Amino acid sequence: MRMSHLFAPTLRDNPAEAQVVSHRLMLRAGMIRQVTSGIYNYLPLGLKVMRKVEAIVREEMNAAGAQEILMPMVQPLELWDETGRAKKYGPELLRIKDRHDRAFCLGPTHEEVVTDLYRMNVQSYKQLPLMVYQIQTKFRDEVRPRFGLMRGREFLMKDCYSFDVDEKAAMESYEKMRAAYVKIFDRLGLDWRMVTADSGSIGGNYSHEFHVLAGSGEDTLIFDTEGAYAVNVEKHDAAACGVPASRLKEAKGIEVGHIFLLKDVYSAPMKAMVADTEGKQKPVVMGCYGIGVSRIVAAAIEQNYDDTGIIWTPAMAPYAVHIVNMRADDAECVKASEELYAKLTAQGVDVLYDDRDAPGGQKFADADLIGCPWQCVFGPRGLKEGKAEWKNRRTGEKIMLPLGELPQGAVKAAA
Ligand code: 5CA
Repeated sequence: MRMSHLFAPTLRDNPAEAQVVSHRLMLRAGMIRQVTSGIYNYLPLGLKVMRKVEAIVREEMNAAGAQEILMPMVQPLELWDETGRAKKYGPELLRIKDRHDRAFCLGPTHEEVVTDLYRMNVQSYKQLPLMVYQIQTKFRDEVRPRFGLMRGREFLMKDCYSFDVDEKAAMESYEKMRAAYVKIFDRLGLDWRMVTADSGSIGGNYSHEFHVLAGSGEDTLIFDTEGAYAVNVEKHDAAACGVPASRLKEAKGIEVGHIFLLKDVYSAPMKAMVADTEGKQKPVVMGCYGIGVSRIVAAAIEQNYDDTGIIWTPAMAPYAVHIVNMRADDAECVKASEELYAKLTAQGVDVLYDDRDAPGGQKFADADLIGCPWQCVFGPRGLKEGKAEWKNRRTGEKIMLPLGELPQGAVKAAA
């Protein structure tokens, strides 16, 4: 992508409305723009990063045996009356009426809809296990939407649901999902932790949260530095955990994933049944598994940034290489930049090419702000020696390499 064409309105100064780093940097890098409180436009750079996260989530969901579906955003409120959540969810559930005065809501999550889908189409244990998921926009009328994509009213979630004949089989589905989550967060390249958690308004009594560690995190995690014990502080019981206080450490986290063993919390009231091997009818055993896809984008920034901008992990970077042509008016610089751009693009590498007729200083500032893992700078001085300067965005390290040579590992992750 040529910067001269890219719709990325970058900002020099910090926007006053942004209180946290990720919100500030996403606005400054031209990744998002607010439409109204808690509701955003995703511009090309922001959307590109989110699509990278989505792709990894989708691959691991498919590999775990979950099948992708798409459920509606607008849901009949009657389904929510069946489970009693129409009352329980409160004002966070945005209710609307259609022209016939029928009540609907904007989906903040999809247990009711998916359970309805199940009960209309599945009867026997022979059709199980079943795992379905979607990647879809959710709406929660949060009391205090804030911090940009961290807590939006509209946000992108991956939600997966499992259906099993009994609790033992449901635990197997749960473990498959848990293993898929480990792969997802490892692949994203983030520093993360899994903790046992409270199941809150979703229900069930067995659940784990996945957190991206960041100083700005709103959750406090407590974990054993030498063992497996790791909990959200809400669940911490110093007396019961059996770990000496000296071994316990605290860290701040951003919740980016949450998985729940629901059992029959939804299937019993909605009469979503399964006939077991003896033909006996019983409520199907469910699990649900969420990932905050848009929140991951913000959380990654909260964990990876410096004074000059974002530092993307290779897996999440909008572009693997950012070519900076220091002199758009110099034929040699243009030639070298165009050649590398064409070559890498032909190899399938995501390249951003700053071909703008703008001062070098502005280009460097934008490259650091946008935060691609590698910058390749073409300037007259280097070119005289037949070299380009490569800068590692994370370490700041710069090396001069002969034209045609790439730093080790620079494009492996993207190609
Ligand atoms: N039905 C389950 C998952 S299938 C569910 O709704 N779980 S949840 O409430 O924990 O949400 C899943 C994930 O969505 C959370 O872990 C969080 O990462 C993300 N999320 C929740 N609320 C918001 C919000 N307001 N803005 C951005 N992300 C959110």
